[in-house]
Amino acid sequence: MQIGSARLTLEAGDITEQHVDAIVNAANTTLLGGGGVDGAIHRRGGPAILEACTQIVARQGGCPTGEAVITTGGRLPARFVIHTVGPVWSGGQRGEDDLLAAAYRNSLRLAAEHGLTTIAFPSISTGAYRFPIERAAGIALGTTAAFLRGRGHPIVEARFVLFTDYDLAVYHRALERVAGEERR
Ligand code: AR6
Repeated sequence: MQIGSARLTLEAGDITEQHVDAIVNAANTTLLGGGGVDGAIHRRGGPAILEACTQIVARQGGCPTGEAVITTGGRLPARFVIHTVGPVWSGGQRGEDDLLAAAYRNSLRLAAEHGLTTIAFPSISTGAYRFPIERAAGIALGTTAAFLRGRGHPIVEARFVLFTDYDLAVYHRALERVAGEERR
């Protein structure tokens, strides 16, 4: 979908293989690694990423939920990794929607501040953190579309890389809803 001078795209695949300026990591507040996307990114990118995260932890003591930090991409095809922390789902009454939106918005803001033009996201919080994917997809795409609509950012492509065909189908349906709202 075209939004101003940027494209919002969806594809199935592995985030660690994306040739973009930055990929986004679904990290945890310690920034020191884990399973899922986080494990895959550290494995494929090598020790330089953990070194950079350790320095950030020494400086600011981790990353609060909803915020984001940026490191080298190490040996990944992407130049940078933006580490953000999505909320753990605990029923939906604990600010999970707003925290998930903040994770996307702060990742995009950080990319823009660094002059990056292409960014790829996984589906944050919908794995180990159990955020219901239909709801998460609407927040992910709605927040990203709103950011791209704003002026004065350098981003030309925000790509969502979904790990399964099922997740891709859910995101496709959510994108149709967001596109409908864009037309109004
Ligand atoms: N590329 C794209 N998507 C992937 C990949 C990949 N290589 N691997 C998994 N996914 P999760 P969360 C999908 O659990 O829910 C970690 O331990 C996966 O199928 O990685 O935010 C962190 O350290 C799912 O749809 O992230 C945290 O402790 C989505 O990525 C915690 O998990 C997110 O799943 C964060 O949990």
